[in-house]
Amino acid sequence: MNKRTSMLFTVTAVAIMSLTLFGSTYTQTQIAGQSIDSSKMDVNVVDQIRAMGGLELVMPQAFAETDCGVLENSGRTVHEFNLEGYSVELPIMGGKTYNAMTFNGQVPGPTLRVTQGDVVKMTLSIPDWEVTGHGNDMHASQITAGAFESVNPGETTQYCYIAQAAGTFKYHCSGVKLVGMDQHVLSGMYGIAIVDPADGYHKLMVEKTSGSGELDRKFYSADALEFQMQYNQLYLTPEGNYDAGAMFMHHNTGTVVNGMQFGYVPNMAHNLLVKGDTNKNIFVAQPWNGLENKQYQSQLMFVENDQHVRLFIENHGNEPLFFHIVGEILDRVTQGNRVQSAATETWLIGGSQGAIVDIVFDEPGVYAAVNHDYAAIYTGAASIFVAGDPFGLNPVLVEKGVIEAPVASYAYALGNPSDAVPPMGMNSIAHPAINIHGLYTDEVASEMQEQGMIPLWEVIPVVAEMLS
Ligand SMILES: [Cu+2]
Repeated sequence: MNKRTSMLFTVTAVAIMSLTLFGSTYTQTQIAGQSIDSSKMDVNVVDQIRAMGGLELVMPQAFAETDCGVLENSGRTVHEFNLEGYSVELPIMGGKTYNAMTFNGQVPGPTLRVTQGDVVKMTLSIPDWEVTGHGNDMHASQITAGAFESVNPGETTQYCYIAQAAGTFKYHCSGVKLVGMDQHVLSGMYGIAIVDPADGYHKLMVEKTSGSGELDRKFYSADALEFQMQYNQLYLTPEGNYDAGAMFMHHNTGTVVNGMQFGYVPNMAHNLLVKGDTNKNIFVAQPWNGLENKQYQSQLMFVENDQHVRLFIENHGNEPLFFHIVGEILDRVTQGNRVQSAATETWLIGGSQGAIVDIVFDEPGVYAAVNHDYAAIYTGAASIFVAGDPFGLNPVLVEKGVIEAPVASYAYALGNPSDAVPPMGMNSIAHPAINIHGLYTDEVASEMQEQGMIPLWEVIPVVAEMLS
């Protein structure tokens, strides 16, 4: 039974049940041994329905059913989400490494994307060579915390739940029975689940003025070019170990977006295209500049002008996130599948809180998405979006044969960074190209290359050759 049929079935069943329950006093008393006067329906009726088990008879899964066997045969779409928890060494800004803990060898862990009402079957495995146990707490679930029990090295655990609420939700390691949870999460064991609304996203309304005192409302389709941005802090000793003392004092040593400080600023490729020289910086800080940085080389995020852009934001850290885009206004902010604001300059996202930001970049230019906490900006929370063709590169790129015709954004020539691109959902516009960028182990990066993602560090020398 597909989902729509299943839903119709449920609705019909509820209708029949309601008729049965409320249609006649005779039937009611037969079923429940008590009488309900349907003309005086109030909140107590709901309690009485529960007491009679009425609704539970027809749609038990509306409640917190978590049995994997039952849920797998429920007619709902089932998503298997397989995570492996283990520790690796990963780079930090400044050329050093730190002792990271990961889901699947990457920070953040893989993004899960489902539709409201789908079943998630979460499996967590810990390799036998791993030094510690790990757990997994998914905020998109509403099940007993006992399911998040830690898993020992060499063992696997599994739980199932229905993603009942739409939105952006954190998942994270819960440590070894909560011990060390702070260390594990702040060392990299976090990620998000995106739960798309059952009825899809809404079209976006942006209000402009005509100049004659009239409002000009422009509507954009619900389909959008999507990015994910996950904020966190690092608390590290100079040797790259987790510093619990620093964490308790809220003295972080870096602010990361998708695991990296300043991961979305220009690199030598952008220098080359704009300045004609890989070493002439177009931005003050380019800490990840250089082809030898491979998947860690910084990348910009490219969007078109007049395009609906949807950002999935999550704050995994200990500090508040004052999400702001320099030069833009957030056209819409949604949390809990309810619009919280339109046309707001900044949106406050607390620790372990998510939001969906819809935005249209009005004119060609460079825009910095920041945590408008100055300590955060200067320690890593500045991520650059480039809209349209602000550097006027189209003519030269066409002339040199890098692209065939002028493009609406540089994404068509250079692609967007893989760790900022979530899996496709029901209202996603496909990115023109995706290049490999992120706090990934070399194994993860080469798997992505095998799947057809572009290794920019191999492409740039070719582009440079064409331009010279
Ligand atoms: Cu862990």
